[in-house]
Amino acid sequence: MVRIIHEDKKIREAAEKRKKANENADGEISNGEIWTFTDDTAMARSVARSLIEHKGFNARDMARRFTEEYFNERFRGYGGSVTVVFQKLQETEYENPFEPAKKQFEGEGSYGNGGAMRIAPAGLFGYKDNDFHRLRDLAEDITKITHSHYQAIQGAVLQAYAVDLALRVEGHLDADEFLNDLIKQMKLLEQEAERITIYYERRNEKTITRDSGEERSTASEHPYCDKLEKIKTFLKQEAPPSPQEINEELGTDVAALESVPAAIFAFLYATKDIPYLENRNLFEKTVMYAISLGGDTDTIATMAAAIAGACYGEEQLPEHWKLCCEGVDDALEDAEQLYNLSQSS
Ligand code: 8NA
Ligand code: MG
Ligand code: MG
Ligand code: MG
Repeated sequence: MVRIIHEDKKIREAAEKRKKANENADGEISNGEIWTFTDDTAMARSVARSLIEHKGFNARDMARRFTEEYFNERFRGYGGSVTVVFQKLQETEYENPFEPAKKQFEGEGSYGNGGAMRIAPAGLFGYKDNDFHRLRDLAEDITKITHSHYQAIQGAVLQAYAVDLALRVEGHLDADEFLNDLIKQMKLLEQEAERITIYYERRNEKTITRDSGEERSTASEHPYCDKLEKIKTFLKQEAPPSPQEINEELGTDVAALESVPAAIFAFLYATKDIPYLENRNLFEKTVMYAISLGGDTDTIATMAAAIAGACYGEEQLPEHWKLCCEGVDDALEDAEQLYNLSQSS
């Protein structure tokens, strides 16, 4: 936490410098003072731009944007394997935008959080309808361009739905109600996946044919719902869970199942009193607490922040964070356009 507060001080100082640079040089901004975004934001920008340009999902266009963005700026910290998908998409000229992802990990597909980390624009885009099935199809399509494993898809749907729900919170946020809504939809999704005969064990295991009875999975068949229930318990217990407990029970790594629940937990936990964050608003608390959990910090914080941003609005974005955040003006513009699209027609 000391590190976070220190980083925050650094951000504040950089913001001051940038402000001065702005004043001195007629809006000329020195890039060295802006904190660059990672693959998470790079991909979310492509999702937003593609949805805006095509007023909906266009697989080839989105695949092309992901790929061109990656080849233009490879330094953003992409996942270890997803870059193979970009290469194949480029080689095949986006002919079959879903095919390369299906071949990842010997046909199992990636269960990484790369689908969930970029899905927030889908939650904004579908806002008016309050139609879970439409949002779910959209999140699934967007995710399948790079991630075909069902847990990556379910994680992205869960994150998109959390953003959508957060937009609908009026006044007081009731954590139990929020979680019950998520559980209700995830239950349907997980039951559906269960009915599919081929399914996978949670991690590092072979494909299992359920009906053959040869090998049976010992993993939970409703892992997302189990984790959402665990979040309820964590929020109710008197002593806050330790980062180690959170890591063990919810997960904090690059798998979707091991990070989307932690992001939702961070968003909800931030509504409580956190001693070392007492002077922070709810958005700041969400981001700083999410980072304090460790592990895949940029992605867990990005997902938690997307939910918090949807819930609390732009007013809670600290001015000095915005000044140091690369692409912030684009993000605000994209959000506005997505919202307008969701309200039109
Ligand atoms: P991805 O599809 O390459 O998956 C990420 C990693 O997850 C892979 O490299 C594998 O190690 C593992 N993985 C995924 N599916 C399977 C599977 N079926 N079997 C075995 N291993 C598997 O990339 P992505 O787009 O999902 O990656 C997203 C994450 O990577 C984000 O956190 C993003 O910020 C980035 N990233 C994370 C870190 C970090 O936390 N240390 C560092 C750099 C980049
Ligand atoms: Mg990243
Ligand atoms: Mg909706
Ligand atoms: Mg990450």
